[in-house]
Amino acid sequence: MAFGTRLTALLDIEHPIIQGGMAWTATAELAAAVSQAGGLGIIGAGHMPTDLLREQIRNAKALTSRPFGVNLMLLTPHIDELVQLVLDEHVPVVTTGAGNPGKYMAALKEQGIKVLPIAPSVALAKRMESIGADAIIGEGMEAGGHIGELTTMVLTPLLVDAVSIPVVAAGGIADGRGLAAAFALGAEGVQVGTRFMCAEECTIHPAVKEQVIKARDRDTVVTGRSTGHPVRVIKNKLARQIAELDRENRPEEIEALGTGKLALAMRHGDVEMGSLMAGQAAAMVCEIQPAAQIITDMVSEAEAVFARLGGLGAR
Ligand code: TUI
Repeated sequence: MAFGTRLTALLDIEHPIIQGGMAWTATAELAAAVSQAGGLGIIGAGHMPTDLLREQIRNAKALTSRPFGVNLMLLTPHIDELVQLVLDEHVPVVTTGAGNPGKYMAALKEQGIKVLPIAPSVALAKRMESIGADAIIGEGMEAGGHIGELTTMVLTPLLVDAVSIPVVAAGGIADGRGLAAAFALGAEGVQVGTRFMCAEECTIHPAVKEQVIKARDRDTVVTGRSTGHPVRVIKNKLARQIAELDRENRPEEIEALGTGKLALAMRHGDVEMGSLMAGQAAAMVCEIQPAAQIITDMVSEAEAVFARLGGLGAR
């Protein structure tokens, strides 16, 4: 069965699976592997210096001739420079996170770039549609990293009802059952982050992959609510220290303590004092696999779900 949707047509991809644009995690190697396998690979720009992002984009272009994207994290201080870079490099697709990309929409669209803002709410999704977004990624609070308030189960149908452009469901989706469920809710694609952390081609430190694989149902926690930027991470020593500062309502100290900690985990493998950003779906990730295997497994599992449910409907 083919999972062709408006989203796969829009992005010129085979399978409706977008890889999450995880900072310090989603490098050109991972993005290219996902795109080669027929999904949409994304380079996570995060706070990356402009020259490094240019190199990453060029690496991805060398590794795949398929479409790929860049996720722009809008809170980064040099965001204007990163936007200019994706324009100059003619990156086919941009996803945005952690803010409102309104200021950049016209320039990106003019260049022919497909823009998929990540929205944690109906209001932002509607605003984004009205200024020309090509699709909306609705990210529920099951996701890793910086999150909103709503769950994927509620956010997805609300967005599907609120906008006419395609909706991509994100947060808590790590297998074919999640893919099928997202389609049942009206989504035309999914964004998967945490499971791709354990792709063979993902260049994060092996110690972090081990933490994701070991994680059980209640092993993630949301920290940093007092800063206004809550973040879901796998519990460790850093998370406990931040939770304590949250309880004492000391947001400035959380910002200071958090600086540099994502790289400390993902690059250097410090799983106690690094920030282990990952979603609740970490509990569902059991092994390291090639990105292509993750995609084909998800698609064939979803096909099996539809076959089973189609049968139920006929009873
Ligand atoms: O952006 C993400 N996930 C992230 S960003 C990140 S780096 C960071 N670290 C610490 C604090 C803050 C950021 C780590 N993980 N996912 C997409 C996402 N976007 N989640 C939530 C949002 C979001 C929130 C508010 C998008 C738009 C928004 O708009 C507010 C407004 O201006 O309307």
